[in-house]
Amino acid sequence: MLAELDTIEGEALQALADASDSPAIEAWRIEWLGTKGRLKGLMGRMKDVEPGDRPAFGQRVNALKQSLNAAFEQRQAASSKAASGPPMDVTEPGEPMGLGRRHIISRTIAEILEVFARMGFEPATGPEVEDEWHNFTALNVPEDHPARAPIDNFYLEGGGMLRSQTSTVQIRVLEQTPPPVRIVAAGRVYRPDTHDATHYSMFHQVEGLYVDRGVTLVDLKATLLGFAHAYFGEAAEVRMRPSYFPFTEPSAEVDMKMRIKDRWQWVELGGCGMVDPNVLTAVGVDPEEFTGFAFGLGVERIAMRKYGIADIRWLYENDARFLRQF
Ligand code: FA5
Repeated sequence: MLAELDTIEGEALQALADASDSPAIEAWRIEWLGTKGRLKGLMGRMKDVEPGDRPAFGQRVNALKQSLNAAFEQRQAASSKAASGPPMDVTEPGEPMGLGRRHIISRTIAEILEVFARMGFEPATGPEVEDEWHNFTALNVPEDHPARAPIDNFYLEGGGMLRSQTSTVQIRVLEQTPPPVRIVAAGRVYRPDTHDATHYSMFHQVEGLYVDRGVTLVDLKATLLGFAHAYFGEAAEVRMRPSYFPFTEPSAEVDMKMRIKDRWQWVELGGCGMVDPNVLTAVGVDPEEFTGFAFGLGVERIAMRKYGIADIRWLYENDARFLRQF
């Protein structure tokens, strides 16, 4: 009888080894270890064993039970591991997350504001949806001036417009703050210009305004030169060419000489001038007492020059391969 138990154990372990998947392993468990299983049946045969052999028989059946239970647990664990794929290798390098970064225009604006902050210019802001008073009238732009033409501006249904220049912030600030004021304002402006390599219908400007007693054209030039040196390097130069803006008198175009691919070139960046007395009067500042200068620079043009970007449209196509370079 005891020898028979050895054979039974061998048979059971072989059947378990042959069980190829979870349902087969479970079927094996029911057949051998279940409440009506073959192991239970063996216990029932105790009465057929000679009374003297019964303790030994009982012990052997218990040992068999333990052995089959252990074999079952081991087989089950191995099978569920196989089902959940290969074990994870925690030493393997992970997939890079692809961190985002600031857009080149946001970074350029932050850098420009930082340079002007060091020269004492405080940051200011104004709304992108404006009224004609702030965008034109207070800036001394006559009612019949071509700059107001509907074809050159985004007028909104029901009144108002998208601002076409950050010079609106000059008015916003002077309405609120009596001089002296020294501010710099960066933000989006909108013009229905046809898109090409240097024009976009939404772009950014940086506006500077300094109004105080005794501000002169020399201060304006020194400020622009200070910016050019800090931003483009000590060898950069500034040139002012006579021009016309309704809100400055005299007015000038600002060019900066900078190094582009080993060649020094003059690049037009924006406009500037001495604040027109009519503008100061419109916001209740006495032009006999105060004078001021203002400038407005195109941010995209600055970034394009600094980073050698040939086409403004690339800045707004959201092609990560392009943006990732900066
Ligand atoms: C102005 O907008 C004036 N407000 C600047 C100013 C401010 C003059 C304060 C005097 C005092 P202008 O229209 O020239 O000026 O635009 C200034 C700069 O914006 C241009 O030199 C150019 O760098 C940039 N710019 C103009 N139009 C576009 C466009 N469609 N796309 C990209 N940049 C543009």
